[in-house]
Amino acid sequence: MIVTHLNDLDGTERDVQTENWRSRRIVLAKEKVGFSFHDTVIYAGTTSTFHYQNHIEAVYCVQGKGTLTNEETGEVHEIKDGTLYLLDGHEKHTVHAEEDLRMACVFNPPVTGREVHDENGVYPLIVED
Ligand code: 9YT
Repeated sequence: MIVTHLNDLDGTERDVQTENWRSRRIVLAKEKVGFSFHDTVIYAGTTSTFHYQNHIEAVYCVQGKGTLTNEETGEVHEIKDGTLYLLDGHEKHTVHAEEDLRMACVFNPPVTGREVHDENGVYPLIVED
């Protein structure tokens, strides 16, 4: 069993920050459980486009307000406390945060912790040895 706390990850290699978001990666590929689990804050006022071509991601909002645009259909969805979106079709999407959005994110396959988005919003597929 592993027991941890978000604050224990602050400033470690599991604490990944970009201009638009901060993600603390609580469970990673190295734990060898088939998924990774992240606590992500997308900063208020930012707009980010993501395209996880190599991963499935579930995102569950626990705090904040924003919008999600499916770039393949143009559909726009409200994001608020309790909203979940599942990118089961590797959809290219854009998240706009009106307030800080706190999200619990699950990735399959798990990320290793080193991934950040490239210029197309894509994470590379990195497989643990
Ligand atoms: C919601 C989302 O995709 N945010 C980007 C960061 C990502 N969740 C991560 O790497 O933890």
